[in-house]
Amino acid sequence: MIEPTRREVLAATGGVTAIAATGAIVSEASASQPAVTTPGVLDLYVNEGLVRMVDDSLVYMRGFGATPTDIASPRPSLRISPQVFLADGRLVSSRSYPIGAALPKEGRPDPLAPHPRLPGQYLIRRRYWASYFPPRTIVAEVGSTVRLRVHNRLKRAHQLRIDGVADTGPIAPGGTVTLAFKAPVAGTYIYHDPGGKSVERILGLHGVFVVVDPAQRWELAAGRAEFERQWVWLCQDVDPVWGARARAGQVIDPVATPPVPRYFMLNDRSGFRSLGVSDDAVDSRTALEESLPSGSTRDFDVRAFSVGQVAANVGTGQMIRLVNVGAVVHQMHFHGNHVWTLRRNGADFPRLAGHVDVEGHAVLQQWEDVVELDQMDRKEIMLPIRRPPEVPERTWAARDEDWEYPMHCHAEPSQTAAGGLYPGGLVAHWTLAAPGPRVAHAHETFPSQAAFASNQPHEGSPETLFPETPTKTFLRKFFNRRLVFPDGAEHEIWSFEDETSGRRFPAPLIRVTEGDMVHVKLEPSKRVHTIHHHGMEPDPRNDGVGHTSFEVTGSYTYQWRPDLGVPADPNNGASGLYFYHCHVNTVLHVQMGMFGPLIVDPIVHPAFPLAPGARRSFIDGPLYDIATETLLVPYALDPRWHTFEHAAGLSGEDVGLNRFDPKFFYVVGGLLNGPAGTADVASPRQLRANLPGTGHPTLFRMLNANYFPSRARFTDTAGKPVEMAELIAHDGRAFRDTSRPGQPSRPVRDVGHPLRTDAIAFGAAERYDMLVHPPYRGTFLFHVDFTHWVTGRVLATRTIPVVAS
Ligand SMILES: [Cu+2]
Repeated sequence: MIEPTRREVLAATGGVTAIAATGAIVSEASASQPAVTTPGVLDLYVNEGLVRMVDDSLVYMRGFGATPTDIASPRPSLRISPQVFLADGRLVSSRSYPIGAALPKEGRPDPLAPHPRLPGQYLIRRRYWASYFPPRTIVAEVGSTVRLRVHNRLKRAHQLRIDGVADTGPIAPGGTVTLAFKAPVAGTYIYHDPGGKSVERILGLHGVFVVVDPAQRWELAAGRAEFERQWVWLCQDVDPVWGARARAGQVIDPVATPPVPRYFMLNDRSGFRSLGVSDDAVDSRTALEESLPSGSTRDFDVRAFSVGQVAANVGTGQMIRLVNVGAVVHQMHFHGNHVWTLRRNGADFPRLAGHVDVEGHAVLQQWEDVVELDQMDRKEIMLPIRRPPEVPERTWAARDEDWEYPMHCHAEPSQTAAGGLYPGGLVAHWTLAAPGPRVAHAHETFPSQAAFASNQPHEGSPETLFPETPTKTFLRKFFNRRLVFPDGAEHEIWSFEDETSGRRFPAPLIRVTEGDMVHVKLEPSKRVHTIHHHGMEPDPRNDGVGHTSFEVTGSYTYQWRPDLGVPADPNNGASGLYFYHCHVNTVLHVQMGMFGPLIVDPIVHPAFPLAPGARRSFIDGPLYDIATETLLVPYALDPRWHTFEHAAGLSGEDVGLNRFDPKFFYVVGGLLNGPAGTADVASPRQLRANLPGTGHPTLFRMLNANYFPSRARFTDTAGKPVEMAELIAHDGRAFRDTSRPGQPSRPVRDVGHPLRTDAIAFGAAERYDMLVHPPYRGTFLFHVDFTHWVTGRVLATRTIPVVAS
């Protein structure tokens, strides 16, 4: 129980304006009295309170609120509604911007007109729609003066900082500091309390500061990425233990006692509330408006959405400002469409002359289906809202309802709440509107996260709609078995087998060619499972996600057709490395081993023929040596999780699925075209790489099947870094020159800008294809550092020799 403070009691009974007893609270800070306001000045109150989580538990948090409230308040003010500082000097309280622009109903912009050539596709309205913003957003136009008055109502010093822009400095308890500054250059910023390093930010003292050029209100910045509408996605993680300690007045050392997040939010919502399917209709509509992208299918060209470059009938997408104020590294995975990455932390990615930075991240505008978001990162991306490329023709033509695609963090422990309740964490979705007039649609709603998590739609053996004659077929049957790993350890593994693979790990390769009609038949045995072909983008029924289609008890045949590549075309082509995995209680089932590699080979174009013993990884990509093509998959294992049953946590029992504590670390995979091994677990003891001049180069394909970030490094035997990797593709998309609208987009390696590196940083579910260029004959070392998602600490390193000959 929470004891009401003396102040609350007085306020409730008589309306007291000043309490001087503690000497710490200024007189205007009474809960029953509106604070004094000044036109043009935004008041922010450093408050504390109890916040309801998605499982209805209350957690102590702090925040920058709009009015003074106290710990006992049933509705503490810990965040402001969106506010806009206009260049003309006004401060306007508005959920939408630009002020006066048309409001998209349920957040979804209506199209301008049907596309003149492409059936089921539309032209969009340019520079027309307003965007809704979530609470905590402060928008400022370039040219405005931002005036903030920050009131510290707590017992210790607090602070508001926008890194590199403005800072109140420490504000004493009871104190007020006014800050006035010119809006900086257009972009996305974080305001936060830097106290205790990450502590005050993670406790809730954070928000987003968006700066817009009033002459370019539908662009990221002048000449940078025009959008149809925009979104802010704030990623937040909550540790109730930290909250309790903070409430008790303890000083928290984030290094000695790192946070263990138990709740994961996007724009202050988790799970079924994020997805707009709670029975709170107002909150669900608000979630649609401010968090869940939606629109009509449009033609899209990544070279063409910068200002002044949008060609006739070619659309642009919806821009999302991804902001991570949380405690962990998030991995934002989009189903249905890859997204185009524009900028990180205010620095625009180049379109041609890219590089790999010191962290090991590729710095280049590119397609991704998983966007890594480190703590305090701000990344702007474009969601194209285009036809999902792997939908067969008849399925597309018959589309008569909205198609919903998940977005979730692939650092899967973030998909939980209170230690289970999958999918109860950092989730969203986006919607491809049905063709034709807007139809009101009723979603099933749920009274609780437990009801949602434990009532995903099940179907026995649903039929594959619009079945086509397959050109490639695969069978994937569930199995569970104890397997012996290369270190001699035995672990209970759940995975998939086919007719001949035997019960081994990882699950057998699915290898197809662009344009194939692919059928993958799932037989889940006695329990419910699905297959999500990660990075393949078919219609929702074939996407393998329970809450947007169904979970399978009997059998189901997934159908999809990988998109055809075109030389020098950055918009088409699906060749590259993917993986497939179960999407039921995903956090557990993927860790248990329910995944396998998926490779799409390109079709052969006459201008880019093959050679004996060689293949290309994309249509106009370099030839590589088939004999040494190698799969490398970092996989860490938490043995505690390997004792769980299939539905662990779904009914709300706390099984600690937010706590991934790996004790075993492996690099699985190996030669892709060698003889099938007989070991339980395929794991290379030695790698081979061709020397330049001794045939075609070797291709390594890396997939991070771990939940935490990894770093791959190449060194010589003395440990000295060797820049012998050349990154050629990421998440199934080639790195290309997209700098010239209307012009061919050749691979960056062919226009003088290869992405050479000795280190590659990649988080959960990210994939890289790389050529290996050993500088001389001899032995090199390939290392994988397994790091922690909160602390960044290296938990383990695995090293494999690379023999160059
Ligand atoms: Cu499963």
